Amino acid sequence: MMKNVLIIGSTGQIGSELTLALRSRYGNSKVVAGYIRGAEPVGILAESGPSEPADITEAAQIAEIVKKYKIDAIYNMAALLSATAESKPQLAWSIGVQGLFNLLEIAREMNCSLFTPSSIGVFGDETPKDKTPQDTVQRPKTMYGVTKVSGELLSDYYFKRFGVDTRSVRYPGLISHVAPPGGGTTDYAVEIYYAAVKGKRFECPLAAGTFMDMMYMPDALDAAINLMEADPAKLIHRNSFNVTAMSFDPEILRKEISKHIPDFQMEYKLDSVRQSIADSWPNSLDDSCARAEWGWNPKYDLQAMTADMIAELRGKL
Ligand code: AKB
Repeated sequence: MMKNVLIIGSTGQIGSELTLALRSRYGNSKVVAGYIRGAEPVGILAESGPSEPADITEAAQIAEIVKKYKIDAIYNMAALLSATAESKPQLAWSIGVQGLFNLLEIAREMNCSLFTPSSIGVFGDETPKDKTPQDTVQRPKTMYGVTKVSGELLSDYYFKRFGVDTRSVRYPGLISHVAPPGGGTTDYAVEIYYAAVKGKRFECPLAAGTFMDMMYMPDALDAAINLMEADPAKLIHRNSFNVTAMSFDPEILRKEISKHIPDFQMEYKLDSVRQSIADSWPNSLDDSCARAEWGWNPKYDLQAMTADMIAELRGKL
């Protein structure tokens, strides 16, 4: 059982909810919210437990926090998402690979376990598109994909070579009503709900027929926590597991939202960068290894997620 946890990127799309979920599970004082300057925690995130500046590119700063709080598990939620990484490839490498390398070295020296999300972005045009297997071709052409494949390889290397307890899932598009994503290819599937609830027409950046895997945030948090708590003896894979909860294209999503908001309007205004990234990603993943090795079992399908998103956003907006 892990005792003291550090979240890198605690104010981001996943980190802000994961930090609170881990605090309610392990105790508020046990979970340190790491952040970069300019993205300080506010509100409940700031008030409910300790926080420290923790820039993934500053190894010494992170080593100090690990020492100070006797950290034994690190959740590495720092990343540039896929579309942003295409416009800032050098920074994407520095955060995604050099930053991960810093954490792996700290984990090796100071005996921490390490969770680092990977992504459906590790796959590319040569990968089978439907029911994409756990173990298959990984030749992405995006910088995001290159950093995520490198991260998977480095994490497996540190496990095999040094026994560092590294674990990871390949997240699909994540949908939440709490913190917005930024710069991802799957972000449209969040933005569409905000537009629909505000009564606005939505300009969809991806074409009809563009299928991708997606997941509601409560399931994404469970994936990280359950994998980190899983019995290591049962893990055949580590970095990284296919996980998914649903697969849809913009038309299917529009129709589901229209069941709740009948006058919802959507038009297509394609973004060529995002479209070419989406076209290179799978239509649907096979997540049977995650189900078999650590009991992955998502709770939300498209219908349940849409009902909850719309109810939550109606309360918030
Ligand atoms: C992105 O679109 O870049 C991310 C991802 C699927 O990794 N949401």
